[in-house]
Amino acid sequence: MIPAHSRHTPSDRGPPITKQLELTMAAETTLIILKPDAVQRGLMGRIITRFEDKGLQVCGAKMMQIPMSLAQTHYADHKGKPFYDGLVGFMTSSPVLVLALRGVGAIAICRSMMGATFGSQADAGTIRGDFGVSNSFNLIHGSDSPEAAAKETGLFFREGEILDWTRANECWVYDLSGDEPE
Ligand code: RTP
Ligand code: MG
Repeated sequence: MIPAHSRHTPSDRGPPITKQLELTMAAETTLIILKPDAVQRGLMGRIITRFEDKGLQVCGAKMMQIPMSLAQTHYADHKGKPFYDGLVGFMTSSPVLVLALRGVGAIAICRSMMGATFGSQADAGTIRGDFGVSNSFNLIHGSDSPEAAAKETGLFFREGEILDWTRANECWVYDLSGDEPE
């Protein structure tokens, strides 16, 4: 008799493995950083809830205080701009929560959920629009292209820290009946 607790491995559950593979191939993984102001203001849970409610999957999560060298590398495209020193100073000033979020179209979906860069201009209904007024303290970073997502997930997560896992409700988040997840 197999004991009840070991009758099922996690891979027994969820959609068939081929469907899960199709979904993994079609999905993007984007890097999100809940910036120091979001962590200090106790907004982590509410922001993560928005992404989970939307149907995005959390595949990596790490709390860290970003070292100066990593902040400089991450924002290297902005080096030389007037706001650069303040930006890396802010990003290294206090802990952040780094997330790898996965889904079909995840990069654009997350960017639209974040809202415009400056809190004062971000639309109501977006994270920056609903939770902040500041232009400097704008709560959240999200990768802005597939190239940036690949680079940034590699910068912030080590091998094995982003997990491929199957959600129990995957087949109700996406229509997996066709060739592509819809
Ligand atoms: P992020 O990279 O943090 O997700 O923000 P973003 O794509 O919406 O904006 P981006 O142009 O990449 O700028 C990076 C961060 O720099 C600060 N910033 N300040 N004072 C300014 O003109 C200015 N422009 C950008 C913001 O904190 C922005 O998030
Ligand atoms: Mg950016």
